[in-house]
Amino acid sequence: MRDACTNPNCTFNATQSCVLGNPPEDCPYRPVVARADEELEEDDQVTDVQSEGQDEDETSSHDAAATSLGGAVLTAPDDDLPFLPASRTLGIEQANAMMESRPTCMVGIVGLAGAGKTAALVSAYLLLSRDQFEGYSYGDSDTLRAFEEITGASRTWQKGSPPEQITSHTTLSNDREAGFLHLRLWRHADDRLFDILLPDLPGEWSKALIERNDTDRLLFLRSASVIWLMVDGRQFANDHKVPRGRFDAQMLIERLADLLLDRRPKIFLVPTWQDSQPFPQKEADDLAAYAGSFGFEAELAPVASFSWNDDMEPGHGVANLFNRSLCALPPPPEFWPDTEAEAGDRRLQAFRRRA
Ligand SMILES: Nc1nc2c(ncn2[C@@H]2O[C@H](COP(=O)(O)OP(=O)(O)OP(=O)(O)O)[C@@H](O)[C@H]2O)c(=O)[nH]1
Ligand SMILES: [Mg+2]
Repeated sequence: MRDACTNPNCTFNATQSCVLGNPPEDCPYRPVVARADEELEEDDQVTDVQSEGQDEDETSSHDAAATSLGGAVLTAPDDDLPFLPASRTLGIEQANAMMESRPTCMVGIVGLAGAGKTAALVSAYLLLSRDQFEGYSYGDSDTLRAFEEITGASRTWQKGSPPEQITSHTTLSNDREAGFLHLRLWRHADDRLFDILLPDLPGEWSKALIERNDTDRLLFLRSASVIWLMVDGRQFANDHKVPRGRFDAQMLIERLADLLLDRRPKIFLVPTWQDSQPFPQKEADDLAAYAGSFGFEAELAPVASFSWNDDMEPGHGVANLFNRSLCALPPPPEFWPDTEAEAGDRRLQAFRRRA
């Protein structure tokens, strides 16, 4: 039996042939080694029939492995091995499967780059992780790794020197398909569990919707229970930027009306950066009226996902936004509703009246 080749130029593993043309069994660069069973026989003459049989089996398989140079070292794992879910964002198919299997609130989130879409999701996740999410507790999530990925940077900054950007610009591995974050929330008030799906989309998708009416990848919004229209609240405090901010928000409403066909989910107008300045009520009223002209019911839900203002808690308004979104869902159907018995009804249906 021979050991591995000692020639530094050996290419057998790559080419399956000896660089010097030697047959692998007789290659002089492969030192001869004593077989394990031969050594055993010399050292210890005690054998029994069964162990001999075993030794032969092992040795022959060892020989086979040694002669098939370049072969796989480990055997391939079985296909049906159990594995943990990837727990990254869910694709459209997985989101559909969840919505089909249990009542799920899908939130449609739109807004231009830097509006604060990701920041609001990070803020919600951090509030839940500290059990500071008013009225709700964390129940579960199928996308924990995705949440951890977008939350990472918000945990590392130093007090007194906040970073310019706490979250990074959202990019998707597949720019044609939305990725959804999932949360299951437990509402304390009525002890109910809610599944909620939240797409974290790049601002470019909303920009393309405004500029080119690029709707293909946003068609999933037709299944949304509510829409969050996120705007950078600072834009509406700067006179030069207000017209642009107003125009973009109006265009988004108009495009959504077109894209959603005859569906009209409630729109929450979500100005971010409330820690910097409050959103002007007049702008909110005008935008609500504009949305109303397309048949939408629009409500203002300002947030401060983070806060550089000592008078405002970070996460201000975020739990409220979730709560109002979940309240916008239709209530669960009554399990066994009382019905009025008519004179002509069958006896079984009408017995309550006659009793
Ligand atoms: N202080 C404060 N900072 C905020 C708030 N919202 C967003 N930010 C900051 O603004 C940055 C950009 O916000 P994002 O949430 O990443 O913006 P986005 O809408 O996801 O942008 P894209 O992913 O590029 O489309 C964040 O990293 C935060 O630093 C807020 O309410 N208050
Ligand atoms: Mg983002």
